[in-house]
This record gives sequence, structure tokens and C-alpha cells, in this order.
Amino acid sequence: MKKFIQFLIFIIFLPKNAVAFSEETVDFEVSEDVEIGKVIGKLTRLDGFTYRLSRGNSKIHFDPETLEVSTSSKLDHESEDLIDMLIITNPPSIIHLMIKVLDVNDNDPRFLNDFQQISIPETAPIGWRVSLSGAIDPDTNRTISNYTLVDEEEEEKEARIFGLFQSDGLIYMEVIEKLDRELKNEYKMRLVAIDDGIPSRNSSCLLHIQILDTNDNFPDFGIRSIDIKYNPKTDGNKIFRLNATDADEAENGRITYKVVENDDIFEISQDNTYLLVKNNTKLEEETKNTRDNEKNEKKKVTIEASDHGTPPLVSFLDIWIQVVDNLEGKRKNRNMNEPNINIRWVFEKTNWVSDFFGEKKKLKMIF
Ligand SMILES: [Ca+2]
Ligand SMILES: [Ca+2]
Ligand SMILES: [Ca+2]
Ligand SMILES: [Ca+2]
Repeated sequence: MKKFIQFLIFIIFLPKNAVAFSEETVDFEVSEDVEIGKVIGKLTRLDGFTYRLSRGNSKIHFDPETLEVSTSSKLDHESEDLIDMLIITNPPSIIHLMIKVLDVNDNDPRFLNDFQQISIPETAPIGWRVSLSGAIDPDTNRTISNYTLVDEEEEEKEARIFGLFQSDGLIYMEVIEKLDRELKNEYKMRLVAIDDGIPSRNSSCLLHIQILDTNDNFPDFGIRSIDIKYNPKTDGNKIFRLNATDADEAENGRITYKVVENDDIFEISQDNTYLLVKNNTKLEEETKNTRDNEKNEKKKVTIEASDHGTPPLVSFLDIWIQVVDNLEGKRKNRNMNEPNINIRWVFEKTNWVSDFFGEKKKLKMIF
């Protein structure tokens, strides 16, 4: 009631030539990339009025003399898309100055991390997919329109082994060529995100792709069969250095040897390196036909090489041993580290085997 009476008194005593109080809103629009100092609008002066800024903004300058509104620092739609200022006049009126800051494509797409670690088993079939972390675009009205994958190591060429698959806003890396860890165990790719601005902007993140080993290689002796002359008097109990290889990694490539047959005569050394004779007497008895060493029978021992994969893979080597113990034998075998290789079983034109002392010897194919 008291307020109502005050209002009536104000109406009754209002001077005849007084200008009525007004409150209005003036709207301006400006692009966020406008240069500093640019005039973005101007108020219309009413005769006899003066203007002053009541509530300002650090990015906008209002000139009370010219009534021009200009930028005083860089604008950013993403942090402030509407600037609200208040101007008061005398005679009293209120002007709300609303400055809309318009978006432009001034931000690159952004990945959460610059780097993504990915692991793929080497036996992954073509079509195998791994989800990737995509990018977002900080610009309000922009989105990621496309992704590409480039090979970081091959001068940014388009990736050949891997492709991209996009569905429902998610992005996947897809295996498009067969992998082989033994040929290449890691790849470095770059995932490029491109926004839909005109012109577009892009950014990228590094993909470190590790190919995980599976046990897909057998232990390899390089040969299937070998003939060896063995002189118990000069060779001790060492017959042959075992040196199979396995291209797989860690346990998948760790080899253990076993004597498959005649293990009452032969054994593998404790360090898993040599084929040893553990019963020379029996070996000599079982091979002896005459005292002519050249006619002594050969004794076959089969060695199994097994890796430690799950399941393990095994390979076999047949070693044919001829015992020699006379001077002729010694002369013939004085170079015991040149085993007599049975090349009938060698499939490749050249192959590597280890001699008695572990030195690599290149075998030649004889047709
Ligand atoms: Ca953008
Ligand atoms: Ca923007
Ligand atoms: Ca293996
Ligand atoms: Ca492998």
C-alpha cells in the first residue's frame, strides 16, 4: 500500500516536459575471430541525453562520446557466446547491450591423448577390429566429419595393413592384411581427425600398434637327418651340438630337446645343448659288426625339439652315428666338427646347421 501511494505521488508530480523512463535492449552480433578494435555497433543518440557504462565487459569497449561499441581484446565463442552490458542514460533510461559472439571454425579437433597403445595378436584374421578413442571438436557448431589413417613410418602414406571402420560415432581400426609378428612386430600409425568446417581443420594422434606373438613356428633344425662319425676315444661323450631355432618369441620360441628313442644309450646334456652318449659300451656293441670301422653299423637316434608354447610345437632330427675307433677312423675324423650331412633330406638349396663346436656351416645341395 505504501509503495502504491509513492507511485501515485511520482505520477502526480511528474514535470510536464519530462521524458518518460525507458528500458530497451540493443542486440549486436560479432564473429569471434574479429580483430581487436573493430567497431561492432553504435547506439543512436537521443537529443539531450548522456550515456555512461554501468556494467561492462573486459573484451568490449563502449565510447560514451561516440556511442560506438568495439572489441578491446580477442573474443572466444567457446568460452563466452553472449556478452551482456548495461548502459545508463541521463535523463534516466536503461539500455541492455546484448552482443552475440558467433562461432567460427577456429579450433582443431582434439584427442583426449596424443598417443594410443594397441595390441593385436598376429593371428588376428582379416576384419579384426580394435576400438579407438576418437576426437571431439571444441567448436560449438562443428563436428568430426572424417578420420584417416596414415603410416607414420612410410612418410605419411596411407596405411595398407590397417583400415578404419566407423559406426554410430565410434571408430575402429581394422586388420585388412595378414599380420606376421616374425616379419614386423610393431607399427606406428597416425589417426587424423578432420572437422566439417570450411575450410576444415585437422589434428592427429599417434597409434603404437604392437603385434603379439602366437606360437605359429615349429622349432627348426634346418635339416631332417645327419650322419656323424663318432670316436669315443677322441670325442669324449659329445656327439652333436643341438642348435635348432624357433622364430617365435619368449616361451613360444624356447626349445627343449629330448631323445625320442635309444635313450638308454643317448641323452641330452643338462644345459640342453649337446647330444651325449651315456653308454659308450652299449653303443659300440650295438654298432659293431667287424673291427673294420667302415663297416660298422650306424645307430640312429631321433631328437625331438619342443618349444614351450601352448600347445607346444615339435620337430625331429634323425642323427645316424657311426662309431669309429681305429687310426684310420681317427684320421678320417680328425676334423670331427665337419659332420657328414645327409643332404637327401634338405629341402632348400642352402641351409644352416651347427657343427660340433657350434660354428655355423653352410650346406650345399648335391643333386
Ligand atoms: Ca573445429
Ligand atoms: Ca569456434
Ligand atoms: Ca614356436
Ligand atoms: Ca609367432
